[in-house]
Amino acid sequence: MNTYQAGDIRNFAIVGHASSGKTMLSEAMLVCGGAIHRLGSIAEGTTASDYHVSEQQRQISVHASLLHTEWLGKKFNIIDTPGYQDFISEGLGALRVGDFALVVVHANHGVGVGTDQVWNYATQYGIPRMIVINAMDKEQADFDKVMAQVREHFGERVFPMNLPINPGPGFNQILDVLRNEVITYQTDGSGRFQEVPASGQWEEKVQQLHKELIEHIAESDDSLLQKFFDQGGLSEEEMRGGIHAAVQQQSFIPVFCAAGASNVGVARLMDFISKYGSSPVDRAKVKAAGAGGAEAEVALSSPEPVLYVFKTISEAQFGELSFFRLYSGSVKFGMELYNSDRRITEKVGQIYILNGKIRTPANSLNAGDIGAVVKLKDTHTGNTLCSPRMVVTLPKVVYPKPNVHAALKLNSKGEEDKIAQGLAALHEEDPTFLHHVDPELHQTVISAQGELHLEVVTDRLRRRYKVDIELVPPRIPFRETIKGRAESKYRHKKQTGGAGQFAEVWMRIEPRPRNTGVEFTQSLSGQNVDRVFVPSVEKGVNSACQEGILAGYRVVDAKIDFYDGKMHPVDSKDIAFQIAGKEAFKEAFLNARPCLLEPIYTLEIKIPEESMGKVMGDLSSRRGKILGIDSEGAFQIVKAQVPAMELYHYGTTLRSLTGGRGIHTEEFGHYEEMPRDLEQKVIAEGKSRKALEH
Ligand SMILES: Nc1nc2c(ncn2[C@@H]2O[C@H](COP(=O)(O)OP(=O)(O)OP(=O)(O)O)[C@@H](O)[C@H]2O)c(=O)[nH]1
Ligand SMILES: [Mg+2]
Repeated sequence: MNTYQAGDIRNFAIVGHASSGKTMLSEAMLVCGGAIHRLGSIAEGTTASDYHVSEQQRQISVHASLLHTEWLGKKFNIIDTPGYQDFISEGLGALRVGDFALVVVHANHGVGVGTDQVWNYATQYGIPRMIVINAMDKEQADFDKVMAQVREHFGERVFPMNLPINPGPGFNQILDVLRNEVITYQTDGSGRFQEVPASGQWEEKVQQLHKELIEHIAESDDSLLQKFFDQGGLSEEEMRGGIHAAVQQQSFIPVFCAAGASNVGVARLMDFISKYGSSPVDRAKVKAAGAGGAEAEVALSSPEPVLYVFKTISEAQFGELSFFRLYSGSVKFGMELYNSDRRITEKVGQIYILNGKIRTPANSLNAGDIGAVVKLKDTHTGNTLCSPRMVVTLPKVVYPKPNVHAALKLNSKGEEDKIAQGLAALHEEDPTFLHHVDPELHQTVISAQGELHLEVVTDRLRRRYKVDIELVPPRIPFRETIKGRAESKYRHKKQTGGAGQFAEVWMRIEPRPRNTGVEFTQSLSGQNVDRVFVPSVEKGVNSACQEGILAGYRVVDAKIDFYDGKMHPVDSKDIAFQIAGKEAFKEAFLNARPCLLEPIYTLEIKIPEESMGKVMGDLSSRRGKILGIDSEGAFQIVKAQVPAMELYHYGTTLRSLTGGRGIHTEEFGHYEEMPRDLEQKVIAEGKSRKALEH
């Protein structure tokens, strides 16, 4: 492959709702460009993009894949992204490095939640969008209906660059608005086509659309409008500069119809991308942080290399691959670059350009291009690599917070370290899931973007690190406390064998306000107990508080006063007072109306107005308390408190209650006494767990 200058590169992300046909569309582009010879299939798992086992098994995209091909002398760097909600963040990295977004909408299903989401991400990154209405060959494919829906969502600026002449099964003809032609595609998947000038009703239709199009374009170039009226029309050539500018400013958003699976409409879409699509030149300067966090700029024209690593992945027999975009300078094998996030120097390994798993070595890449490099030591997703002469850090992608949690259950012993290392490595590749070891509950908890994401992460862990694990609900850190006062007098006496043990501890306990913890005091008077044993008793009490008494959970919010006792001149010693302290405390605790507390989380739930009833009903079935409701556009923001034990996989339920539109954040709030029946259940579970441990 040649090397390309920035103006001849088209970097774009193919994004959209799940199963809208993004992968098949990218596959069709590769066939058109000659990068592959035949269309692969999703059902058979033979596409260039979906080559991971996790993708082939489920027939969905899980990873963003980098593909490339050439069309009309331009290099297309295509990033095919997953549409399934759990993996939608993969699209974030792709949109971050793309110069425009190709948003795919299914001709039957129309605009989905995922479409809105990626649209907003593209807006956030300030890149232009183009729309493809795909699967026009489907029964009941309705271009006009979807077009109306797209306009309703994304505004009147959305404009068709072609129209389907024969939508539905057998679809192969398109009216090309720019060229005034009817284009007939072969349906053998080759993408080849023939063109004839539009005539009759189609010619009239084109005339009308031309006029409207020019009005859109004239927003960025009004001399064109004049020319149009003077000549009674404009050729594609005359509109060229205007179209590019208008797409950049999004004064119009072009729409194309296509059928990726039969490679219809794709070639002309590629023509448009070659001629009018954004190139790195359109974003020739990007913001960065310089030394000490000062504002800096990376210019495409600068000779110093600056790269952003938007994805890393470890591949079998290949090692770690880091995908990057070059914002300035060129990059070559063997070059030394500085990782400004980790403050280390990296040596550039072999550089590749990719079509999924097909990798072609490249000697160097120029500014604006996208590729991958192997064997960087310690560079991760989101890092900037730069010339040591120009140290900058590019802004990182901010990923949504994961809010579905599960704990790992290890089925064989001694694999803890392997799992910890594996999780750390996987997290470096995929920062959208988090993991931590809960020291109190002795569990490794994984938080992800959804249940499928959890599954994919655990599968990867199993496959790559050969560990035997499964997912279980995370344990809940209940607390134990008391509601009343009590006293105890406990004597510990042991006189077997050699030295005996003797200690007697008298104590009083009483409740303390919520969240004030445990307070231990002594009010000994007289000489019944030597003060040297006070710390021993405290140690015993603390140990009981840590272990729990009712169900094995930490004791909180209690005041303990050690006020008297007895000792023996020879047999009293530290250990004896520790034991007596612990047992005295347990006895008093059980007599002081003990109870369990449960953690309560504060949730902020964002849902469309029409889902309000269902979501509120569900919250009340989860013992939720509503704190307040606000509105934000067409969305309602509900604030609520919900017990942690009712929150398992709430994210999944919320998604299904709201047709995928609802999102929530959750944060630990406080502890509260729990209902009696549930308390009894937790106590019973705690007891059987304890029995098992023994
Ligand atoms: N009839 C028809 N089917 C299509 C077309 N494009 C894709 N499909 C089918 O629709 C399904 C989903 O296609 P994909 O290309 O995997 O869709 P996607 O948008 O990449 O899906 P995700 O990446 O999982 O979000 C597959 O069964 C495809 O064969 C098309 O143009 N026409
Ligand atoms: Mg896909």
